[in-house]
Amino acid sequence: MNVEGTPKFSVNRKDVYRPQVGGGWPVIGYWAKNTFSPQGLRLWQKLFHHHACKSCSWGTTAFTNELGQPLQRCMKGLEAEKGDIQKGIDRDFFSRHPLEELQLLSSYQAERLGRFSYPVILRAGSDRYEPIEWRELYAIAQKAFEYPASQLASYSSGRSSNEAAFTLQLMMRTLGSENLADCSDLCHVPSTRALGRMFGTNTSVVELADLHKADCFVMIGSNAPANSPRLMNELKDLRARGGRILIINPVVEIGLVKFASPADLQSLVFGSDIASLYVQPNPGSDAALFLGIQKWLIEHQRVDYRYLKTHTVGWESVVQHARSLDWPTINEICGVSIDEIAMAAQMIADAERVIFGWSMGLTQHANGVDNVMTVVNTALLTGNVAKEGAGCMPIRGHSNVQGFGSMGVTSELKETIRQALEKLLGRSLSRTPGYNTRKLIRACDAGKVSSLLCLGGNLYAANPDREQARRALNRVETIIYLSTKPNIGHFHGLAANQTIIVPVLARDEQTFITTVESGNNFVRHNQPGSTHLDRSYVLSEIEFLTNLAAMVLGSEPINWRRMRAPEYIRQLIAMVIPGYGQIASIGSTGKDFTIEGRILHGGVFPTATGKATMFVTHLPELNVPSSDVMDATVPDHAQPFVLITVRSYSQHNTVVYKQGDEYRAMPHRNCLMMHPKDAAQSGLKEHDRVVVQGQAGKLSEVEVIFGDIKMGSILMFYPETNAIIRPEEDPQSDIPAFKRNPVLVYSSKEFATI
Ligand SMILES: Nc1nc2c(c(=O)[nH]1)N[C@H]1C(S)=C(S)[C@@H](COP(=O)(O)OP(=O)(O)OC[C@H]3O[C@@H](n4cnc5c(=O)[nH]c(N)nc54)[C@H](O)[C@@H]3O)O[C@H]1N2
Ligand SMILES: Nc1nc2c(c(=O)[nH]1)N[C@H]1C(S)=C(S)[C@@H](COP(=O)(O)OP(=O)(O)OC[C@H]3O[C@@H](n4cnc5c(=O)[nH]c(N)nc54)[C@H](O)[C@@H]3O)O[C@H]1N2
Ligand code: SF4
Ligand SMILES: [Mo]
Repeated sequence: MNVEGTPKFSVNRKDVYRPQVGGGWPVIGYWAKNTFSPQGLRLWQKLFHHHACKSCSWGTTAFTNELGQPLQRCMKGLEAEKGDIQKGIDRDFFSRHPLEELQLLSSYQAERLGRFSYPVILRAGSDRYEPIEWRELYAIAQKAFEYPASQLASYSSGRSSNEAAFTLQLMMRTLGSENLADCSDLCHVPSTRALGRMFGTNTSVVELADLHKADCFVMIGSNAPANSPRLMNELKDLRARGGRILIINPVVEIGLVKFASPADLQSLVFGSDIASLYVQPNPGSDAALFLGIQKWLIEHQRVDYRYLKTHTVGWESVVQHARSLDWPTINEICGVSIDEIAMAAQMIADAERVIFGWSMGLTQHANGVDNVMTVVNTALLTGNVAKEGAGCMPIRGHSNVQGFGSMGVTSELKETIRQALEKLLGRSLSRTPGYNTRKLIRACDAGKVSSLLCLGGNLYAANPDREQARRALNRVETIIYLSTKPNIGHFHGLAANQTIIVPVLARDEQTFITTVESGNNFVRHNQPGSTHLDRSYVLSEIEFLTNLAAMVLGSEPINWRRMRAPEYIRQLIAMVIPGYGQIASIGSTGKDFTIEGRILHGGVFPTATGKATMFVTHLPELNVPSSDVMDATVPDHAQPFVLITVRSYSQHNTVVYKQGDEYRAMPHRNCLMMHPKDAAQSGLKEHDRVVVQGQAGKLSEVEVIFGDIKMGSILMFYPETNAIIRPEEDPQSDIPAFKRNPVLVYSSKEFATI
């Protein structure tokens, strides 16, 4: 399979530009180009409108952060707004373009079709979507959701509001279904599991103010310069006041070495140092590296035993286990020298207040939960949790993905929320976990799901093994997509009987106030706003969900018509969701707030014992890629590699804004990053074209680009790579190992360089 946008091969690009700093002038250039364009005025209006940024979960309202500091808006927020002010899709667009044609579109092209601006349906046997009247649409939806609860499911991505999320889960649970799959199942679920078990709270235990007090930050498996850019400001400041930063990443991401912050003139001109030490472990080996760090701390009497005895349980076996490991094994698994492990450990031990932050490089592994627990154990061994300026911080994804979790959009609900819901509904709810995202795909594939409602997202392209995803969705009878904009999922993730697309308003276009929760546990409100779309054809998510629920469930025990008013939903949230009491008045006071009980400063953990629970974690068994696991014949010269799949600089998950990644010097999407020495050993030169064979398929004409990546690994972009991978899954969380896929790479001779 080829990726659209691959330049013709005769171009010999010896002149690939490799930037020496992240952020910087290209960002300013992007702002200038877009905000001075014909749509500039509209963009400025959107940027100044009072709503939480639609991009990442760092959280910014207009240009201000939760501490009231100005200039806190990066270009990612601009990218997201730009997508939403696109024109509505023409009324006759789908009659002119059969699916066959739309299925050829790339993610980049699908996003550019414009906003969904009227409801459409694809009927069985038809070759194209067609407009549908609301009355018929609701009748079909009602029938679909009258199936037995075990055959109903939802999928969501954290782009919608807390109010929509709460309504979705309440509707599904009132129907009797726990099948609430969510994009976090592919993302931070290992963090949620590990923190829940260890701290009794599932989210970050630090707040923004803690970052201002820390003197060391350990960043594991995050490309924050692209994916949480304003966090880089905090890191730059931490370095500037004499603190130290330890980066752990198999790939040298240039913005983690040096970052030029557009919000600070001196930094913009000269660049700011970020990494004090940059450690490059093998992909998937972080648990080994951190066990090594623990062993060093133990052997050098740098463990805070007083803290362990007072604030933790289970530490004895953790210490004993780490002590018992042998250095050569640790070293062999993580590929980091003992000297370097010692430097990393010493940096942590020497600091007063350390924050450990992590993202997908830590979680998306076959041992994702163990990975997170090993990092958290290290934080506890050094007494760095539940005090000001220190703690553990998953760097979350979508702008409201954490809010979705808080609202109970999960296949495994917290007992406290379940009990509150049971009180509300006046009956007991099932305690059997529902389908998470991977289980949902398998259940669909097995024909066990009749009706599926997708609140945003791109279930088809976000999952690995694209053929399986397509086949699975093709077996569902009815799929209803509530979406703002088209993505390839709308053209490939099609149901057997009918696929419906309900166009919805974005968070700044609603006629009422809504809220979202940031990764720092801060709840922001979004003010009502205008839309360029016709409101008689485009709905709020809440309106659609409450209408559907009212039709299927009547008005007892929940008055769904009353729930059309988000003010009332917020009263219910305040009653049901722990720490969310203040949401009840946010509509009238406009007072954003930090969720109670989440930030740990006083040495007490919200567990039964009041202490953190530590668990022994294990060295990962990293399987080496080999041709045996490929269901394909490959030439003898094919070389095994570990494939890391990531986001490029200009994309938001499956939504691609720009083809290349200027910071990694990758000019288009069909590139791979390889270490020059690996290339030499494989007989490859930079710009050669290769085939990358995964367990579920192959990509051809992939251009080799050199980069500073751990030897034995290559890096490519998702979602394209989901066509070829079939990753292992973590038995503790079912998350796919998106960061460690076995592949074989071989040159495509017919496309040899000139
Ligand atoms: N602009 C923008 N912002 C986004 C998103 C977006 O697509 N675009 N997506 C949002 C979402 S949903 C999420 S979840 C976050 C994702 O944010 P990130 O986690 O930063 O996203 P990835 O691109 O997956 O990059 C993961 C990083 O982990 C490194 N890595 C890979 N394997 C390993 C490993 O085994 N160990 C370690 N230590 N590191 C490893 C990679 O080299 C890469 O630098 O960003 C959110 N913000
Ligand atoms: N190989 C590989 N696969 C991965 C990953 C990886 O690193 N590697 N990362 C995984 C991760 S971390 C995640 S979070 C998932 C992401 O998976 P998803 O969340 O499923 O995917 P997105 O691309 O974020 O979904 C984008 C779509 O959401 C819709 N949308 C946008 N805004 C709104 C809104 O306000 N309301 C509604 N209703 N719809 C809206 C639009 O139609 C848009 O096209 O992908 C996962 N898949
Ligand atoms: S850091 Fe995240 S929340 Fe803040 S402006 Fe950038 S994309 Fe938006
Ligand atoms: Mo994510």
